[in-house]
Amino acid sequence: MSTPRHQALRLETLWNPPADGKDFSYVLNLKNLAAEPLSGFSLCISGPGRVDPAGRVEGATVSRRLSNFTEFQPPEGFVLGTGETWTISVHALSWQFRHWTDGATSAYLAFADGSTVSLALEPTRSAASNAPLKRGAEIFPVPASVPVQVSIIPWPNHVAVASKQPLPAGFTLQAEDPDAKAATDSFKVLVDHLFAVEGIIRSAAEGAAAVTLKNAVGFGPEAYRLSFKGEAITVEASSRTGFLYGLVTLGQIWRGARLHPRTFQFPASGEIVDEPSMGWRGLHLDVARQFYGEAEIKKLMAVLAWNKLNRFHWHLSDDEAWRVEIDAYPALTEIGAWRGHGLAVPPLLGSSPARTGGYYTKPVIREIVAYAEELGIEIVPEIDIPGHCYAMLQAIPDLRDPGEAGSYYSVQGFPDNCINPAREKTYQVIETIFSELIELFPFKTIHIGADEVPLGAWSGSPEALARLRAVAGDDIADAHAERLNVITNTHGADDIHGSGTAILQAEFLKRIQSFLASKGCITGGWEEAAHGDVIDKAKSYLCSWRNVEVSAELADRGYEIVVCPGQVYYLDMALRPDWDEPGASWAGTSDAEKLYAFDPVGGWTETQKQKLRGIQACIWSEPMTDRAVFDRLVFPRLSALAETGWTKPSSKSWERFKALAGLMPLLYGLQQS
Ligand code: TNX
Repeated sequence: MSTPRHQALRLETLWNPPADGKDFSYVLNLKNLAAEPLSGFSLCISGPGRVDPAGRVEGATVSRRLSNFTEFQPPEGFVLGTGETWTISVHALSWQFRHWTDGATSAYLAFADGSTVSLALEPTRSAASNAPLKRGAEIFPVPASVPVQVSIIPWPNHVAVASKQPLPAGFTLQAEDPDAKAATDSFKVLVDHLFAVEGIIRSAAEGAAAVTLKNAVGFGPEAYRLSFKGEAITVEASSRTGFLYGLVTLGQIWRGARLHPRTFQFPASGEIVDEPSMGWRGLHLDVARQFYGEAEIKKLMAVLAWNKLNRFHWHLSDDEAWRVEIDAYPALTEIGAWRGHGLAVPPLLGSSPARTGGYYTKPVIREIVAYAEELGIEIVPEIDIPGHCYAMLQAIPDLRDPGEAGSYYSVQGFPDNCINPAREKTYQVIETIFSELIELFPFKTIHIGADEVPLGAWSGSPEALARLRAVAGDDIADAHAERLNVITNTHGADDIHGSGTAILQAEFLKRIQSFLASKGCITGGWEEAAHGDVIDKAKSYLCSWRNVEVSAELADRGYEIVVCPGQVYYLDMALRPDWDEPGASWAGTSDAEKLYAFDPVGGWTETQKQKLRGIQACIWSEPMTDRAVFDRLVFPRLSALAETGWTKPSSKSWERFKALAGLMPLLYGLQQS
């Protein structure tokens, strides 16, 4: 299907916030600047914002809506003459817009014969803001004078370096020990990937200084000592990752002195002795809402390693797509990995009417896992169940009760998006999928999601209701049946507490978790997996996303916790509340300084702290259609998180971090202009 972009057919979108007692409106103006009149079409848009299905729309009727995909139908017999504008005013949205990335990020016309034409589309404007829209990372320039001699992020535990010596042109690495040798290989690959032209690794003939790697006993798995004695530079560690981190520190010191010679110095004596304060220093990436190819993921792994981050939580499935090859169910990727006009999943979140998307083949996954492992990063794959499964269900409809009546809706506006916990088939399929994943991911930790199951889930499923009746009695089952066709828009979390949904979900999670445990795996879940307190706490952990109080309470109940509160650690949240900032702000906004200052265990007792596994930033990809938005939202906040996970609170300093952050790599290299 061809989808030419028609420059003479333009869609302008405008956000009018509520003002002077008037309600808000979202206005779409379709302009026909072509030589021919236009008829027999409908207008399709998608972007993070959602048109409320029950709401008032002027100038059109909503003929189709799935989450943030909306199709508008003009009045019967409508013709848009040349030079004319068709105006649609939307007065009901699932939530009000706050940022320029909230509006439509793709728009096209659909015709009765199935053909489509993409429209020229500018970002949504707000009637309340004329400020230029921000894209690209906000870079903190490295100042002329800084509080420290060396440039290192995250800042080490113990830095005692003194005096300076001329900067070597680069380094040659000398190692006998197998772990040390492996680390030198990893380091070469890493700097080649991130800073190829700089030549950190060189030969003696090119004037490189020798660095000796020595195995030393007694270092922790990520610990190292880096010492300088005139021309003798030494890295000591007891593990491959320890050696690698010692080299990363050396590389960072070198880059600072090389790129900012008046600001930083290369030490002539002294040492750095270092190890992390937290064991889990992670990043979560949602590759369902937007697809990121192998090259992007590998570069991201390199960026993580340069920040000494060691976990990658890979969100491989969601309502909008399925991204991993499963041999037993090819339909998952044949159907679930693609969006497009007329396909099982429509264009969502800015994807075009043409078939777009993608998935990771098994060889690609193996390649990425090996690459990450070489860089000290363990990968946790996530298949989000039982909710967030619209794409999976489009591919394998058997995971729904065929007798299911009516509809329930998820918080993101997907109907009937939960696989059915009362069906044996569900367990067969999920266990087969997980068995294949276990083969691919050697870390043996599988995240099963469990977030945001709607309060009305399975309320029209006779199979689920019968099961509920058997395990929880008539009252609960009857109350649950009442929830059908009620748009609950619940975020899961506590809203489902004690409900039929929570009971059915708990049964399901318990069984899946025992299965994973039987395969020697730890189960990860979002905090809603704690409903019913059924998963084995010794073999699981929770990602706690609401706030530190909830994290502390879950720790009290005995769960191991990875702290990732939405207000600060969700990197899809905007830096500031302004319209010209991209991103969302439903959980709050935070710039790098706020993220840096945030205490992930604020108010926790010592006993609660025993349950802290670590911290994690989460990238949800709804607004990431534009990769300059990705760079803006992720950097340097990711480095601020890395320092929080590594550096003891008493050694943190925003002034120092801000002075050094400009040296850290971006994923795409797109800076605010
Ligand atoms: C909530 S919190 C989600 C995701 C969305 C994200 C957007 C949680 C575990 N789930 O499905 O992408 O908000 O910020």
